[in-house]
Amino acid sequence: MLRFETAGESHGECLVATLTGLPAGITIAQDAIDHELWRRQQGFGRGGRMKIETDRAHIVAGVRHGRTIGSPIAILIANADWKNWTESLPVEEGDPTKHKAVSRPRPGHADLAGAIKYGFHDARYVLERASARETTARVAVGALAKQFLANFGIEILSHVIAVGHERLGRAVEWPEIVELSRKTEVLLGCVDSEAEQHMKAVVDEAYRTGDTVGGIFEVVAHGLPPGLGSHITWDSRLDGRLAQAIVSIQAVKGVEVGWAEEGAQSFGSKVQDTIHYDREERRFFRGNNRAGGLEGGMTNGEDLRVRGFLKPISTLRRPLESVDLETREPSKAAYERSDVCVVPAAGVIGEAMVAIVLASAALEKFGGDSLCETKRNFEAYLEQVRNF
Ligand code: EPS
Repeated sequence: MLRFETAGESHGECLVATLTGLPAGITIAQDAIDHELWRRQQGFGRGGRMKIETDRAHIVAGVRHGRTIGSPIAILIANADWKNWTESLPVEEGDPTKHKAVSRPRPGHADLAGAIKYGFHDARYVLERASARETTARVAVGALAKQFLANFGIEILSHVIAVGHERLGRAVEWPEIVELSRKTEVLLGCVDSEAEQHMKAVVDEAYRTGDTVGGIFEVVAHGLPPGLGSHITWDSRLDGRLAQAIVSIQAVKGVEVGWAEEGAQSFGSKVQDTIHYDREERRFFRGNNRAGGLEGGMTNGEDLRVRGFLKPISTLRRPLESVDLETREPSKAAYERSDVCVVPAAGVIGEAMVAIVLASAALEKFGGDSLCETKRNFEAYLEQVRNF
């Protein structure tokens, strides 16, 4: 079983991730992890923190001589900003007068519910952990999962479909997303430059007005065999597992597999993907992919498409109405440096979460303590599928 955990606070010394359950013998390229971390930091609308950080993964366990050894993998990612917080967030008792309290909770953030739940007098410790900074650790783990999946020809990328009310009005094919991923400058992560300019205008407006803006990203997994996941129990259904993984990303409020929203508004004859057979290649294929590559909680061999709906970031430069936790008087919410738009970055985080879920489903199906064992089982299954 693949398991991962993260620890770390936004302004603590570092983020920590552990991943347990990857087979031995997987080649791990550290620069490929750092590239994913770089991608997470990009996009028009990212805040001042991204100018401070250059995220780098420091592997301290589980990888030797460039390959996994089957042991838990541990990764540290330093917070460059920590040097500015050593006195206000010390591990030891420290000087309480240096503490940076957040006593005016931000509507939409974890601040108030977290402070009440943990009995804290202010929201500082809650926001430190609730911050999307934590996703740095998830992306590092996702980069390991991607490197594992690449051995089976499975690739995962994302693109942006909407920023605010500006939405890309056409379907996007896999080669376009691959081309997008090769860009060295990221604006808003949309494959269509005209649509991307419209999206940029929305972010410009949010900057002008002291506001924030959300949007929709789509994660696509390419090269999947049919039969990952299962129809037999609620918790083995891959669609449910992916939904949980996507909605667990900070600020994501909704998830869609394939064309869920359009499907709900259409008749069945317009929604289901017709089934066809290629005699030469001896394989089934679909007339369309409105199901997003999943039927009955299993992959069906088409590209997997899952979308995340991101609400606007809750830290507003022009703050909303709140209540001071000390005085209980009406008061404007606190403003902490933040982002204005994070949709492309959320797509990269979505890729990581999808990679982790797919790696887990692949290991459940094919097993193996070493990569060659997993590969042997995978190849035998593909042969079984060809001979079906
Ligand atoms: C983030 C780092 C954070 C925020 C953001 C995500 O850094 P800081 O709080 O120092 O500016 O920019 O966190 C939030 C959006 C949030 O609501 O907490 C990152 O690395 O992604």
